[in-house]
Amino acid sequence: MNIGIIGLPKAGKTTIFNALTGLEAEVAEYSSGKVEPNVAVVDVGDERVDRLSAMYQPRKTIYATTEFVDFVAASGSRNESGGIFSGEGIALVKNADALLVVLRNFKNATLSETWGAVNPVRDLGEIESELILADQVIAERRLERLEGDRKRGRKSPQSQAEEVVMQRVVTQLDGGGCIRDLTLSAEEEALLSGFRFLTAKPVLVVLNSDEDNYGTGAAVVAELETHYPVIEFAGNFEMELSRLDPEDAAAFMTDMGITESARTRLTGFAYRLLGYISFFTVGEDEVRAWTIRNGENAQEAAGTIHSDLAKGFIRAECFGYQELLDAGSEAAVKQKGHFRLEGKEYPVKDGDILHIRFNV
Ligand SMILES: Nc1nc2c(ncn2[C@@H]2O[C@H](COP(=O)(O)OP(=O)(O)O)[C@@H](O)[C@H]2O)c(=O)[nH]1
Ligand SMILES: [Mg+2]
Repeated sequence: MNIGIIGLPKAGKTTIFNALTGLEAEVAEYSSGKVEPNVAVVDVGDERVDRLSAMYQPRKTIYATTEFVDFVAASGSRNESGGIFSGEGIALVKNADALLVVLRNFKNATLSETWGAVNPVRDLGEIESELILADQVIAERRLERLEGDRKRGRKSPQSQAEEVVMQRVVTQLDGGGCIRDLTLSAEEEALLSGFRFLTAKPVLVVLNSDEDNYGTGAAVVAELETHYPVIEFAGNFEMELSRLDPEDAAAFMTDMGITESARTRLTGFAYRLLGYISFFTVGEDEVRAWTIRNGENAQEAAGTIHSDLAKGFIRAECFGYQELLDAGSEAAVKQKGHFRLEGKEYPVKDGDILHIRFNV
């Protein structure tokens, strides 16, 4: 899973990136003009993997991973056309599976001069407009091209279908709507997927609060939640926490009423909302978590391990994580009759432990 972090300049994107990754990318009140993105791949903390690893004592333990890309705007102010996002910045998040929108919810006199008083709802609207604008540029250009081709007699069933759906996209964007809110057939989605439209991506909102106002903005959260799922972070504080050793961090977290690290909360939140689940492979050599979309079947799950496993798929040997925990050992799972053989179409469930039998 790849998550692109976006937001207004100085909303705390890099602060949140650091809190999530434990890295120390430059955080600044003034822009240094740096344009390279901050990118990090982090392990998805999962207690189940820890327990499986304790049980199997494998040589390697591998967690699922999430990649975070910290959107870096070219400057800390608006561009010539009054926009916020630079072309480079947008290119960086085009490939993201989801956008994490960071909204400023902390007071800062300098920032307020440029961006106005703290108002996350207004900021969200502004970001949404920018995303719509970015998609409009692409969709309109494409539509003109398709229309031009048609008038010159260059058309195919495919290009006609694309023109129809692209017209719907342009109408939606012109009306201030997002592409994700259109009802599209699988075929139409396929026609659009190559454009990687920003407003087609799922959005998660991070409300980046101060230590002082953390947990006090129920009304703002409720209003933001009418648009997107929201999670609140005390960005600065949690960035500091991510640099402490876990015991010290735990003490501070208890004081603030924070139960889990920013990374654990965010990845859990993202998995649930984006419809991801984990399955596991276990053995003496390796205990490993894999990420798939909820609803994917055993053959697709096999394909995430290796394409050969999907191609030569015979059966999946399968039992549940909880069944293993309850029984105490793999042998006991078998004795209880919970060890299953599943075919290609079996919809894999969160926490399934799979061993793929295959033949290539
Ligand atoms: N008080 C407070 N300041 C913050 C918080 N998050 C970020 N800042 C400050 O806001 C400024 C911009 O943060 P940065 O993460 O670089 O923003 P970016 O431009 O969105 O990447 C820095 O001076 C941060 O220290 C927060 O939660 N509380
Ligand atoms: Mg930054």
